[in-house]
Amino acid sequence: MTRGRFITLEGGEGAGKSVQRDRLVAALRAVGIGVVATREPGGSPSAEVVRDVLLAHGLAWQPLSEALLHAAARAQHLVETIRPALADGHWVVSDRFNDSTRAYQGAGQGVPAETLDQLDRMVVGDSQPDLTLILDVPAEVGLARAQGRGQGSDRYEAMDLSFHERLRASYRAIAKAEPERCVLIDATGDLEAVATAVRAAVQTRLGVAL
Ligand code: T5A
Repeated sequence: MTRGRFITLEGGEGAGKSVQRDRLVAALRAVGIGVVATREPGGSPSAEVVRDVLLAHGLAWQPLSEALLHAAARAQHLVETIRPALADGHWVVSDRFNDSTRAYQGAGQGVPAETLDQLDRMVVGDSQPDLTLILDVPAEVGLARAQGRGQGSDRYEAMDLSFHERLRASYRAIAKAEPERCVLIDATGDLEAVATAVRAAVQTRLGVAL
């Protein structure tokens, strides 16, 4: 059995990750590829419980505690969902993964990069994404979209603009540092324009005709 491919979608609040994940999954399925659509935090039964702990109680977690909770959820997500799906030959498309911890807990909240790198080596190890699509929009555009949608992670949406600008800068720095894994997608266009750019990146990087 050929191992499947692992794609992650990343970006700040309201960048359009969920919408684009669903469109990409539909495009892959339309050409006969078996796909597991997933998300973080969450994506497996126990990781969804950790998601609830993180997001549903209005708690102000300490940055390191939050990084550890995301790491615990990710460890479960990998064991329960991602690795078995890839081993079965399915592709996995995840709305957020480990770059979210680098951006939010690292650049956003000040957890040292070495600490997060150490956690990543322990939790993710060799199971790094084959391709990461970073949806890039100015912070105020993403926030306006997220607020327009009227649900989601209010805690981060309520942070000041400089927090969201740090997230964007962090994602752009990740894309620059790891060009073989990452593609920066201009996500300021309409849904269809961004979906086209996403499909083009997958086609070019992973050699599938979409
Ligand atoms: N988190 C997560 C961490 O701090 N550390 C971690 O390690 C991880 C994994 C998760 C929160 O957890 C944090 C980050 C998050 O704050 P969540 O509820 O899952 O929270 O929400 P998010 O992942 O943040 O989702 P967002 O709220 O940012 O939204 P998306 O998925 O980027 O955007 P989407 O697709 O829902 O679109 C938002 C709205 O914009 C419209 C959509 O229709 C929708 O209404 N839209 C567009 N409108 C115009 N043009 C476009 N191109 C559009 N694209 C989307």
